[in-house]
Amino acid sequence: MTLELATAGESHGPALVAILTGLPAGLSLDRAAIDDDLRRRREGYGRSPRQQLERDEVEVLAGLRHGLTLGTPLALVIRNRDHENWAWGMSPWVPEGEPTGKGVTPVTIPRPGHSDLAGALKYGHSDVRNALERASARQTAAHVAAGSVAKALLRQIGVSVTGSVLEVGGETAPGAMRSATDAARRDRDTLGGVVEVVATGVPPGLGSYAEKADRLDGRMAAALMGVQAVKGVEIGDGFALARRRGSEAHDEIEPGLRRGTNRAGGIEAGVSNGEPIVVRAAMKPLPTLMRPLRSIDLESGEPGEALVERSDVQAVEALAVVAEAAVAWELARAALEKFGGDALDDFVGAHRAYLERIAWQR
Ligand code: EPS
Repeated sequence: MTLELATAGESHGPALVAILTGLPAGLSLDRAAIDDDLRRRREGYGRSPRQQLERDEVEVLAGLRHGLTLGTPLALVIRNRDHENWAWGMSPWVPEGEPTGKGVTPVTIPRPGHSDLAGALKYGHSDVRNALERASARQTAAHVAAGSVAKALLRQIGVSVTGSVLEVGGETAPGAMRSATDAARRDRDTLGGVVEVVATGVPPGLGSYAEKADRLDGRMAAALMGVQAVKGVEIGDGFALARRRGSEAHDEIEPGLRRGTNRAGGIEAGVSNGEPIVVRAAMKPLPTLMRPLRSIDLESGEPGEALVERSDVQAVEALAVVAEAAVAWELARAALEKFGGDALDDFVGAHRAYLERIAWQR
C-alpha cells in the first residue's frame, strides 16, 4: 500500500480535512508537534489579519489510538474559526434566514493571477467565490498537518526535513525582507520570494530512473509546484548548472562514497544519492491586491477592478513551512515504497537491513 493523501475544505467553510492512508501501524504522533507546525505556517511577517483569527489545532477523528497509528486511514480536521463570520455565505446547505455576514454578495470580477477566471469558466460558476474558496492557500494547513505526520515517520529512519526563507521581494537579509514587506504594504502591493528545503539523512536509493513518474526529482518538483503561488522549482544548483561546464557541474565521488560538493542537490538520475536533498521554490507575488488590477466583470462584460479581499502582503515564511511539508510527504511516500511495512518495526527493520547491504555509513 502506498502513502496517499486526500484533502477537502474551503477557505471560509467549516473545516479543512485530510485523510492519510498507507501509514504503518505503531507510529507515535505528538499533537503538540503537529500544532507547532501549524503555528509556524500561520505566523510570519506580512501575513493577513486572518491568521490572528485562526487557531489551527489538529483534531483526529480516526486512525489513532492513544497516540499510536492503527495502520488504518488517519483522518485529520482543522476547523476554520473564521467560518462563523461566513456561516450564511459559506453554508454547505441552503442557508436559512436573511443573508448576513461575509460572502453573501456574488463575486463577478476575477483577480488576475488567482483561480477566479479559470475556475469560473472551467466549472461554470457565476459566483467566482465557488472557485477561489478551494483554490485558496488556506488549504495548505491540511498539507502541513499531513507533512508533520510524514516527518514523524521519516524521523524513525533518521531523516529530517527543514524549510527556510532565502528571499522576499528580491531581498536576502532579514531586515531588508521586512523593510520590503513594509514598503509593499504601504503601496498596497504584494511580494513573492524564494524558499529552500533541505532533507538530511536520506539514504541512497529513494526514487528510480525506471520510469519518468518514479524519478524523485520529478516528484519533488511536482510536490512543490503543486503548492499555491509556486512558479519555479530547482533542485541542487538547478538553473545555474546550465551555465557551467561539466567539470564544474557534478559531484566527484570520494573514498567512503562521500562527495565534497552537492551540486546535484542529493538526486542523480532521479534517485537519492545519500547527500542532503536540496530543493528551492519560487513564489510569485500574491494576486489579491489592495490596489486592484484591471479585470472584466463576468456578468456585465464591462471593465472593472478586481476583487479586493483582506489578504497577505507576502506569505513566504508560510511557504517555507508548506514546502517542508510537501517535501517530507513525498520523501515519506518514496521511503515507504522502498522499505514497506504494515508495522513501524517492519519499516525501520527494512531500512536497517538495506543500509547494511549497501554498507552505508553516515
Ligand atoms: C488567500 C487569501 C487570504 C489568505 C489565505 C490565502 O485569506 P482571507 O481572504 O481569508 O484573508 O489569508 O491564507 C489563509 C487563510 C491561510 O490560512 O493561509 C488566498 O486567496 O489564497
